Amino acid sequence: MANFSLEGKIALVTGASYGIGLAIASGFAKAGATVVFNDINQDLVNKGLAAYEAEGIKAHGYVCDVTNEDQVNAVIAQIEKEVGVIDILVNNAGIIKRIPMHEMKAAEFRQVIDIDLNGPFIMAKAVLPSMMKQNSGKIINICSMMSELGRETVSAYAAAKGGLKMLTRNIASEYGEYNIQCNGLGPGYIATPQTAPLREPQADGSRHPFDQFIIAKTPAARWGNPEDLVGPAVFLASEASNFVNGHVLYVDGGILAYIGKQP
Ligand code: NAP
Ligand code: GCO
Repeated sequence: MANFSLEGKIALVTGASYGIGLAIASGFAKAGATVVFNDINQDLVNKGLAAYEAEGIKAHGYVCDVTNEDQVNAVIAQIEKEVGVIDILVNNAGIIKRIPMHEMKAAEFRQVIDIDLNGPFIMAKAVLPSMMKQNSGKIINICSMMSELGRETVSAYAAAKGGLKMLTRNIASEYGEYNIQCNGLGPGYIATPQTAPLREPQADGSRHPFDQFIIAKTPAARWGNPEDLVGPAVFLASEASNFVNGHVLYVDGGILAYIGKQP
């Protein structure tokens, strides 16, 4: 029987004070992993520690900006000293800026690329040496529908998430011989703070047009919730997926398969 357990494993989930990262890290803890997470400031780390504690999870939290290579290398060394070698890395931290491309400043474009693509590169580079030394490791990159599709106002985010899909494939290609598997997890439209602006009810109490659009585009006729991602993430983090490499597992309720319900 395939081994879905994470007992004895140390998992680092980036940007996991709330949202998708918190759900995945909590699921890892319930599967037996020791959970480590980072976020951009101490307030968020404290918020995350409280959230994990409320679930009975003793998590380890660190302040770290995934775009700052010196900070990342220092925190990885501190984690290895205080907790142990990281067996599972989930590159979850990310931002989006919804701006029409012709109005977007280059600095805004660069910021999204920096956090959503350079950050995962820096984090993966920092954990690879120890994974190579122990001849095992799991790297899971949180991709997106925008790893496959475009839409208005998300040019930087789509470029980053498309690049993250190819970074995933390249890490899989370059480090598979060390028994390191690198896969993507591609959420559909998930109800988190990041998508809250797309779901805000209208002044007349009707659903946001984008909310209605996603319902029509999703065979399940609902938004996903962070808990929908936990089972697929545990699978990709566990030995059950040791021969799955360079794959992006979409958890989208069927959006990518569906032309959409006729209005
Ligand atoms: P979220 O609610 O905005 O949470 C993102 C987390 O990352 C926040 O805690 C954020 O901190 C943190 N973060 C941002 N920049 C960081 C940095 N430089 N260093 C460290 N942490 C940083 O997002 P989410 O909806 O949970 O999404 C999590 C991941 O899933 C993202 O990569 C997102 O692109 C992806 N995703 C989301 C959806 C969706 O529908 N929600 C779908 C597909 C993919 P702050 O609070 O300071 O921003
Ligand atoms: C948007 C949304 C999406 C989701 C997600 C879809 O503005 O279209 O924020 O980008 O966050 O990435 O998979």
